[in-house]
Amino acid sequence: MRLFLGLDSSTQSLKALIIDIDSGKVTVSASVNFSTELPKYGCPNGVLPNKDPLVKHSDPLMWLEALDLVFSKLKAADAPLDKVLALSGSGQQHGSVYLNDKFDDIVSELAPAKPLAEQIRPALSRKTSPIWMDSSTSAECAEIAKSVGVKKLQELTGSPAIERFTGPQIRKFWKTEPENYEKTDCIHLVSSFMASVLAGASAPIDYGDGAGMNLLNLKTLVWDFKICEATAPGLVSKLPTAVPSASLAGKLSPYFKKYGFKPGIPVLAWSGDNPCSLIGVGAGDPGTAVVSLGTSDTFFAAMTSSRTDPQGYGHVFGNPTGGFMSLICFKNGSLAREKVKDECGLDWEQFEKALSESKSGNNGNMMLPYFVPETTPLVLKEGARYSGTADFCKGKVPASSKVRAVVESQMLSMKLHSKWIGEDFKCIRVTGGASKSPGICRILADVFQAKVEKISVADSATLGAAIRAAHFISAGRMSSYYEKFSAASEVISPDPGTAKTYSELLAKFAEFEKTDK
Ligand code: XUL
Repeated sequence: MRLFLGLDSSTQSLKALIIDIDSGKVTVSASVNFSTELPKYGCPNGVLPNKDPLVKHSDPLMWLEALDLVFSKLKAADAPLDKVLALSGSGQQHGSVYLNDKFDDIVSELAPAKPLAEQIRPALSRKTSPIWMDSSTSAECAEIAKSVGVKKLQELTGSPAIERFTGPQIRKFWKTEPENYEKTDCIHLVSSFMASVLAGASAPIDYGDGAGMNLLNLKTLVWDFKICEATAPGLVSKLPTAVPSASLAGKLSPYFKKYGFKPGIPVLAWSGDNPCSLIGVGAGDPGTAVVSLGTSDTFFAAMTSSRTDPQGYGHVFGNPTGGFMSLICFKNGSLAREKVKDECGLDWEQFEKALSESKSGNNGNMMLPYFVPETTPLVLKEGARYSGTADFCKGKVPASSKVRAVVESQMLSMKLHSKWIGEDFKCIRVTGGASKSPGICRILADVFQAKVEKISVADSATLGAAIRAAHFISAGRMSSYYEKFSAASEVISPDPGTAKTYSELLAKFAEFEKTDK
């Protein structure tokens, strides 16, 4: 029995699980939900309320309290923390944490008797952390793009300037709070911040998550000095080193001995949740696409060739097995499905029934479900738009038609915006909360005319983090580790009878999206 721990600091919760790499089993798991278990931070669904719908920040101290809490839960459950050989983690991508020059000393001398949040508080040079849901940096994106060159920025960093990416967020901080920017000694991602606290020392940023900053030169794999200077003065000196995902962040801080861990076990660099999911679902090698249906919906795959999205919506991130992965993010994922469910007065069971009772193609009725500002395509004005019959557009249709419209439109958007990857994926692995829905998986299979495979472990990012830790200390091919966990538990084959319906609907959807102003 060889045990490894994975964590996932995501938008709405912190999750942990322990795997036994020999049996290929998850032995124990625990989680902390920010809304329900840490309401004192006033961050419902992990986001601080703000009157500007484009601004989305969170409280980094809440993530730390969640870390103490999740380990307390594991300890209370008699989890064999003393047998854990190494650990790693996954973080919501793009979010940033701003630290002053006290951070290094504080984090290296954590007192076990005091909570993490209380000890780290004085090291924050910015109280809140902008997260991936933020869309408030269009001006900064335009400034960076102008100074670096639109094409050049995309060519070097794998993405054009993107609102939620860390570089534009840092520029906004420098512009709006120059004194606090000056007081900032180090800027971490959520992933490298959490790894630093575990390791008791400032941790590096891995290529998987670092590529989501608009700052990492994917050709040289170091921070691009010119782009950093175009972002904010002196930025390079405030960034941790960029490293391959399989790098040591440090040794577990003695602080965590109180939960039963052996001090000094290796803490592997954390990565972003999408790169970790790529490993957790067993798609680290090219050929299989992954659809993650969570707060955001994402479509990603290990890349065979180097290319970027001519439309500028897709991204290139580091693949933890080496090389790169493509990724497209849709901000209106689960929240949009939930919004339609609530508007129709349904529960999730009725939502599922509505999907099974309605017909493929939905009589041409579609929607652009931009309940929050969207990133693919870039639409900052929130609100759903409808196209189809007059009754549908007026909302005078049965709930089943609206439910089908949101799901079909989400999958059509994925199909449309993943074309640039240039691969006709015949197998899609699905993960995230909504992957449990048979109706959603059926529509995904039919729209892509690809088989959809479910895997048994739902928390693929947390699992991927644990597998990365195991691979790091045991060596060998990463696939020989993830294959133990990623056997398909169910396969949904596409219905060829729906191919024509969806290829016609895709053309109409593309027009609908184009004409939306
Ligand atoms: C990816 C993205 C989201 C977050 C969610 O670019 O913004 O998928 O990683 O945690």
